[in-house]
Amino acid sequence: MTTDELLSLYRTLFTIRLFEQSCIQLYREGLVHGYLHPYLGEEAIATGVCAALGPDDYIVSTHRGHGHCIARGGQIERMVAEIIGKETGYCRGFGGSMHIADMETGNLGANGIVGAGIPIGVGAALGATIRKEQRVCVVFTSDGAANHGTFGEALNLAAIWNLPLMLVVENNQFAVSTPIDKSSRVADLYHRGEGYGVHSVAIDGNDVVEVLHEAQQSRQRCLDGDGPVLIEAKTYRQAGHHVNDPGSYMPADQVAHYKAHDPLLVCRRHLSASGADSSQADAIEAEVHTAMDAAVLFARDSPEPSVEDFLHFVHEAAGGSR
Ligand SMILES: Cc1ncc(C[n+]2csc(CCOP(=O)(O)OP(=O)(O)O)c2C)c(N)n1
Repeated sequence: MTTDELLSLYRTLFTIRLFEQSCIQLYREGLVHGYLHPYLGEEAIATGVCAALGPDDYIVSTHRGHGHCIARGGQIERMVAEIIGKETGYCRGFGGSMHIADMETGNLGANGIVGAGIPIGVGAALGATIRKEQRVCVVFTSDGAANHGTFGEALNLAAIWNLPLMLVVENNQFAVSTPIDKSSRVADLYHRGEGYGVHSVAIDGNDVVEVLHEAQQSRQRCLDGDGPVLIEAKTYRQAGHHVNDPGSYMPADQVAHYKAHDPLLVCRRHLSASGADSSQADAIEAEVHTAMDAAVLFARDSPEPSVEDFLHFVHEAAGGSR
């Protein structure tokens, strides 16, 4: 890859990293209501996969979804505003961290229900097939979701209907505090795709270049009509399950191992191998800091939704009456 291409990936990686750190800070200030599940340590998956997509492709996200939205081109100021409940947010501040959707970028939405995004993505891929559109649907999902009924049922339908579905299993090795070896006898979750006759691979989810290359090949398979693919991206959550979880159950040697294999460090190594100077990545970090500061300021200065809007969108529009 060229240095410029790598720098572009680095910009997305660092934007996600800083976005999550900024949201944690806002949470500590008491501005975030509800849960916040940081994507720290998993940035290379969203970045690499979304860099392989075309403008018409869809994505479906998870409860740990900020990175997917950013990598797909979401506006960070509207995301922060949503997360702190402001009117300028993606859902006018009524959805919060786990319900951001952005139809303009084909982001069909995050989802607070583990495993629930998979059937939605299968539906989107089925729609694209019926309409004979050249587009794929990526469903980001998780190791915990791989134990849900929706995983097998939806993947089987995608297989028999030969749908252009890319199921990306972000195996961060924990579901809340339960390590993968306590929830599955199969450590390599991609084998589950093989059981449904789906082309399935495992990759290093911390290496953005490896993720991008696999995502490009998988997308082409889908567009060639070869049916769904399952990509198990092996990674590690570099924090507790949610912002208030200290993650004290995470083994120190594992944490240290993955910190040394941090997605940003891995990308910097690729940059250095391409002949780039480290100051080029540093300059990008400075630019992202400026953009993030502006996004936080925009969100802080934005108005809260009115009580009228709250009653309309949350109550009346949902079928109730006043
Ligand atoms: C159907 C359902 N069951 C339980 C929960 C509560 N819950 C939220 S996140 C989570 C763990 C998810 O672990 P995993 O699927 O591996 O994703 P990760 O948080 O590691 O990204 C659970 C049990 C939920 N949101 N939905």
